[in-house]
Amino acid sequence: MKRPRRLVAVSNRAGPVKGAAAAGGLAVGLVGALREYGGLWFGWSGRVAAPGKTRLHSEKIEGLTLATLDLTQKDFDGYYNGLANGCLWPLLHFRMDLTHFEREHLDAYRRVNDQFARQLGRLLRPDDLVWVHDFHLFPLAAELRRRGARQKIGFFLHTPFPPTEILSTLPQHDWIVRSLFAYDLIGFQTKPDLARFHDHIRRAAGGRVQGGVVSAFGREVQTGAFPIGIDVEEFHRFAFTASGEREFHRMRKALAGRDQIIGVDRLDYSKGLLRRVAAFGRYLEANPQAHGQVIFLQVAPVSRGMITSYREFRHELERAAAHINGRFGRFDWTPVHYLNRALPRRTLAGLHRASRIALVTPVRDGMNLVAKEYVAAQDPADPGVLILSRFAGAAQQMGAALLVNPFDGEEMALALHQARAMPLEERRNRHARLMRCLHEYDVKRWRDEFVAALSATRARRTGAGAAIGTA
Ligand code: GDG
Repeated sequence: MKRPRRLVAVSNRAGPVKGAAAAGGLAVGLVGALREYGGLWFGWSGRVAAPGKTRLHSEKIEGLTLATLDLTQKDFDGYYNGLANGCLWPLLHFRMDLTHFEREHLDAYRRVNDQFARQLGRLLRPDDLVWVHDFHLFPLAAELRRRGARQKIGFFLHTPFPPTEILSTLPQHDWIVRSLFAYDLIGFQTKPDLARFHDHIRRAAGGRVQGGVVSAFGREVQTGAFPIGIDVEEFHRFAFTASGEREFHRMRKALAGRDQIIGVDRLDYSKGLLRRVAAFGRYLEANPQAHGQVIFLQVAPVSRGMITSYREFRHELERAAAHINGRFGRFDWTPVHYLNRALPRRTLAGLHRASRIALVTPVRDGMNLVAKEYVAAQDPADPGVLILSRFAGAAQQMGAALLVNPFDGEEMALALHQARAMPLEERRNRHARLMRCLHEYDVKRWRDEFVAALSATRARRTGAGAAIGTA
C-alpha cells in the first residue's frame, strides 16, 4: 500500500502521547497509527482558559506532532458536557430518555468545531490525509471545507449509530447528518451500524445507497464498517511480564482458590453496570453453594463526573453493590469488590489474567475493547470465560463468547453458572476461536483499512462546503 505523506488525526482530546498505554483503547490505536505514518494529532488540550487566553500548543514527541487547543469554560460546558455528553452520547446509545438538548449547547458545539477548523486549517498541508474521530466533531469537515480545505477527510464513529426513529427525535439532526456529507469516507464499527446509517439516509434524507456509496444533499460519500481491534500481542505481554505478572500472582494469592468474575468499564450508564450487579445477586440467590467461593470485582473509573445523570448513576451503583454485600456477605467474604478509580493498564492485564470470568454486559456499545483485552490476557492452556452482551459491537465477531441479553437478569445468572462449570476443553476451544478473531481484526488492520479506503476515495476539485447549511 502506498503511504500517504502525512496522517492527521483529530479527536476531541489529543494526547498524552507518552502515557498513551495508560489511557486505554482509542489513544493506543491512534498513537500507533500516527507513529507508523509519521503524523499530526490535533484536539483539545484538556485545559480550560479565560476568554482571549486560549492557546494553541504544539510539541514534537516521539516522531509525531501533538497540537492542542485550550477551550473557555463556557465552550467546554456547552460543547463537551452539554451537547457531546449530555445529548449526543445518550442518543447514539439509543437513550432518548437521557438525551438533553439545549440550543446554547448546540451553539457552543458549532463554535468549538469552527475554532478547531480554523486552527487546524492553518496546520494542514495540501496532500495530508485527515482522520476525524467521533461524535464531538461531526461538523468538522464541513467547517474545514467552508475554509477551502480540499484534502481527503475521513470520519470514524466509535459509538453505535442509532435507528432513524431515534435519531429523528434530536432537534437539528438533519443539520448534523447533512454535515457528514463533507467527508470523503464515513466509517462505522459494525455492519448493523452502517445499515442503520444507510436506512436513515434513504428514509429521512431521501438519499440513495449503492454499494458503499451514499448520495444525498447533492453529494456522495463513501461508507464502510471498520471494526476496531486491539494490539493482541502487546496486551498478552502486559499480562505475562513485569507488573502484570506481579499483579496476577498477588491477586491469585488474595483470591485463595476463589473464582473471580471481573468487570472493567468507565462508569457509564451504557455499560449496563446496575443490571450486571443485580444479575450477580440473582446468581448468588440461586446458587447458595457458590457463597464464599466467588468474588465479583468491578473496576469502574469515574467518567464525565460533571454531568448529573452520571453522578446519580454512580450513587445507584454504590447502593446496589452495598445491598448485595449486606445481604450475602460474611465476615470473611465480601461478594462485590468495587474500585472507583483507574488502574494502570498493566495491572488491569494481570487482573484479567487472574479472573475466571469476564462479565462484559453493556446495554449498548460501539465495539467494547475490554472484551478483547480480557481474551488477549488469558493463558491459552487454562483460559477464562467471556460473557458478552449481544448489544456490544464486539458480539458481531466474538460469537464464541457466551452471548447474553443484558436486559435478562436470569439469562446472565445462568451464563455465570455455565461459565463456572465449563470444562477445560470447552474453555480452550472457545478461547482459541476468540483469539483467531482478535488476530483477524486487530488494531493494525483497523487503521490500515481505514487509511487505505480514505486514500482510495476520489480527489475533489473544490473545497466547497458552504452548501452544507446552517443550524
Ligand atoms: C469507545 C466506545 C469502543 C477502562 N478502565 C481502565 C482503563 N480502561 C480502558 C480499557 C479499554 C478502554 O479503556 C475502554 O474501551 P471500551 O471500548 O471498552 O469503551 P469506551 O471507553 O466507551 O470507548 C467503544 C471504543 O471507543 C473504541 O472505538 O470500543 O464502544 O464506547 O481499553 O482497558 N484503562 C486503564 N485503567 C482503567 O481503570 N488504564
